Amino acid sequence: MFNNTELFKAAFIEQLVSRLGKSLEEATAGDVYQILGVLVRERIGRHWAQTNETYKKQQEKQVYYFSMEFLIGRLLGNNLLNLGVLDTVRDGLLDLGWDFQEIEEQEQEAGLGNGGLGRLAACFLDSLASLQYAGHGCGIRYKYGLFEQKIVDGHQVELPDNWLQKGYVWEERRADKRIEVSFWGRVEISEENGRTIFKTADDEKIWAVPYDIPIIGCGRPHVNTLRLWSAESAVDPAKLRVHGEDGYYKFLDYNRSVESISEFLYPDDSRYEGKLLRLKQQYFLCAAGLQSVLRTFEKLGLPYSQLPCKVAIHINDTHPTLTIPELMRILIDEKGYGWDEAWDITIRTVSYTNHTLLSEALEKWPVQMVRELLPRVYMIIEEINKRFCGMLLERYPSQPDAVSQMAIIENDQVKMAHLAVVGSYSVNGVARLHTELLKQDVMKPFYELFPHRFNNKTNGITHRRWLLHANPELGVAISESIGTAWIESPHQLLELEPFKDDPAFRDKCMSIKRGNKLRLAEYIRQKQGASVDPDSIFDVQVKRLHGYKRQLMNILHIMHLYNDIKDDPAAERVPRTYIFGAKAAPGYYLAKCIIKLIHVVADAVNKDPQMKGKLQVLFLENYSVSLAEKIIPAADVSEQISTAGKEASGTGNMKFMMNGALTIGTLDGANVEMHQLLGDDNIFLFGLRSEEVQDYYKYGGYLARDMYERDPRIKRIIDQLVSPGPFCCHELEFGVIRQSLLDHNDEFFVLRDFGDYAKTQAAVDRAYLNPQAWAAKSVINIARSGHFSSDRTIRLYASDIWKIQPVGRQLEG
Ligand code: 26V
Repeated sequence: MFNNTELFKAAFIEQLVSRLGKSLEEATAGDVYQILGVLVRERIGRHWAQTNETYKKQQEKQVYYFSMEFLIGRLLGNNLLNLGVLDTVRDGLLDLGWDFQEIEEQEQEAGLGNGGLGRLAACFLDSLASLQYAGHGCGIRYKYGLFEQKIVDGHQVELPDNWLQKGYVWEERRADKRIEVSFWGRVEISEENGRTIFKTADDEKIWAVPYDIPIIGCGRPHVNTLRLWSAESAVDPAKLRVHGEDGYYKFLDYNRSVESISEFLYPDDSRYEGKLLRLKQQYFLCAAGLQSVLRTFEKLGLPYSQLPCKVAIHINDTHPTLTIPELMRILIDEKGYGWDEAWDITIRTVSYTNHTLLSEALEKWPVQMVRELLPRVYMIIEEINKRFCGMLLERYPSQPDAVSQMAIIENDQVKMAHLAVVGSYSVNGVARLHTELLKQDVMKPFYELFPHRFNNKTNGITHRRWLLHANPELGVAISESIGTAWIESPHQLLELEPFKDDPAFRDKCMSIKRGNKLRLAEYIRQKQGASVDPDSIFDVQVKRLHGYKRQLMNILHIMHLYNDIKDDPAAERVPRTYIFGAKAAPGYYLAKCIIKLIHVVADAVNKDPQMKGKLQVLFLENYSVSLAEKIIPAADVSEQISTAGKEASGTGNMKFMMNGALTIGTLDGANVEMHQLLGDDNIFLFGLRSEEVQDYYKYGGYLARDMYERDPRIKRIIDQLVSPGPFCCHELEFGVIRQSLLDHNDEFFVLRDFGDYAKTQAAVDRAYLNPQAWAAKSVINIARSGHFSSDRTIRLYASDIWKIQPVGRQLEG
């Protein structure tokens, strides 16, 4: 039906009539979207089943990526791209009078993640399927995704993201595969034939119902599954005899509390809070996911000692760590294994990725909460801890500190990262620097104990979404120059490098960039009425708002530029448009103040006639995957300016590089590896190195107030935060920002790095003045970005951690 435009159009019209009873003239854009979804599902249904059959027949080892977040974004365009029919569909729709972009916009995006961690999970699924690995996702089907951000008078307001409101074409509810999950209760211990039996009584049972989303690989028919769990009441209302008003309300309460488990995604990242509902969500995912994994495994008819050969469970950060004691519980209580054998199976099945070094993000659950909610699981955690501490005591008999430092349960808290390291065979960081810091600092004693478990897997991004789909013209230009092999083997983008000296290719790249900038400008005009100069440098910082990411340094620098222009209005300037996009966690007050500050500065700058043609500042509301796809291809400059040692990897940095933006950044996360690939000439580095930052934290010696007193530029902007003038804000005290910098000694070294940042930004201006040299650098960035395809990352996870191979070509046909 997609083989050529005519066939597609015929199939499309036929579905429109038979499904919706509408003629072409009556169809809305929403209808067109719906029908395309149906057509895609029909086309892949057979391949989906075939993929699963092949797995079964060949007894393939299956990887399950357990994650509380999957930031999938829209699927229509990417699915058509991966099926190789995007152009056919686009042309066919055009014949029928529809613009494909308008149709794509109909899709409510699945924003089931906060940021980097969830988006990484989504990129990994795309690579797993495209490389034909047997790898699936396992997550939660939140009724509400990450909140929608509205800006009202410069303040962030959060609205619920009711993404399922109109239904979701890509999911398949599989009620027959539902699974029982139980909470609360008490453990009854008894003896049977000399064995100790553990049973949980008076527990509360609920259903986990799976909704499956097909994950369509690129190029070949290969379809994996993302299984998202939804919580449903396990009380059958038909059988329920409700006694009186009281019983009725009790039933409603129970229902509400069950459904709340998969109701919403917690909107915090990088800050842990010990909320009961979040713990329930985590256990819900682990328990449902595991049972469903084991169900599939049991069909092979193998003993559980074979589990590690047939199943790999990967936990995305510590959020799904309860998988470890839950697997122990099933093996011991339900399958009758002894402790040692169960432990051996468990730690050979589970692997773990750490995504953060921030101590405030490390999960620690209060013992009492875990014990009450999950009594049997808690007993097992206690036993794991007891045995682990016993081993530590033997190993470090004279160092009682070592034991308390590494214990899983300490100070009435369960430390999930410790449980994850102890209960898995592989622990990886997400960029080289990050892994080194894990080994040498945050997890040092664990590294000394289990050196072979630790490894690095530098993050990646799918070039299919972030280059081919988001920047199709660039994709075509690349293929016209070096052929299409790079699409399958993105490292072959390197062949583009010689074209940096080809004036025609450079012009082509620059004109594509300009086109992307014009499109973004048009979006901005429509959304907020601002007109943007496409010939200015588009300087972009888009990511979650967080102290360590230092949006504050960026906006303070813009205030400084404003002052500078005011002081010398006649001086020549390279025009720049600063673009921000960022959501703040709803309870993160300082982050919200920074959003307000960006708006206040934007207001002052944009309305000042002296700034015209020189400086403009924009904040784009509701940063999301689909907005990222519009912004990133239009960027000239990518801001990756976190305090060194704080950003585990970053993945936005890679997306910008792949789209030809030049990075201004610190030597943090994967920027370090970008720098190594690019050399000093093709990236703008500044700021403290991570060792210098560590030394300040360890030995002191930094006084933010000195910076303020010694650097008149800094003094001026900081004073402007709290005094009448262009950046004065009556509704809100920017005093807290000033306090965080001066009274709390500038935790993230904003003022310390300010001078170097300003100097480096000036160097960016100078570089932009030579368009040919700039274009050459941009081409080099694109050419060397293939390294950051998540295909590379996934191949390494597959070979080093999961020990799996691509399923091969037997699926074809
Ligand atoms: C923590 C919490 C705390 C409790 C509430 C919900 C929640 C959600 C997420 C997190 C952990 C966030 C960790 C994270 O997103 N790390 C990012 O991972 C990216 C992918 O590896 C990486 O590129 C970023 O540098 C890193 O910040």
